Amino acid sequence: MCCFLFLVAFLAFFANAFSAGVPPVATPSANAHFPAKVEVQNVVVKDLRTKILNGPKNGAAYVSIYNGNSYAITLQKVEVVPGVFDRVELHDHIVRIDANGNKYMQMIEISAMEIAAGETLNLVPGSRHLMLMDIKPTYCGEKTLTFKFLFRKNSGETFDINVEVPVEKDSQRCGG
Ligand SMILES: [Cu+2]
Repeated sequence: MCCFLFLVAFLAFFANAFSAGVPPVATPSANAHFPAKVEVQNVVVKDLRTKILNGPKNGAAYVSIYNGNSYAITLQKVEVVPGVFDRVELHDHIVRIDANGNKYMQMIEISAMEIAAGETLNLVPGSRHLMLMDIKPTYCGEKTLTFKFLFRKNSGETFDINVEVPVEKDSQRCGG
């Protein structure tokens, strides 16, 4: 019995010795640092993602914002730091009709986005979205961007929610 235990301890020692220099198998995902959602004052901001293509001078961002309060809130403004965009605009798509009677979609800037009590505002391609105006060359030099969402309650009180996203270093725009 004593020798069996000794053998087990001996083998365990060797197993440890051999695995000591081996890096852990489970490596955290590249985006592990970025929370899937951020909740402040019963408002949940999640799935923030940017679309920065190689060529266009503007980019876009999409996100989902849930208002868990019993009152409406208004998304008034979005800012990004560091200042790699000239500004962020709130945009919507509207249907226009040209001189020949053909329908087409046009993007327009809107001043705010209201989110009713218990509702979710989904910013998605082809609908309402955030427009990242005038992408600066410094964009690719950053590791992360912080989006600052500024809200106003009907009472007039304001609050903001900050959400971090990675800069897509492997994108074509950044030479990846
Ligand atoms: Cu737009």
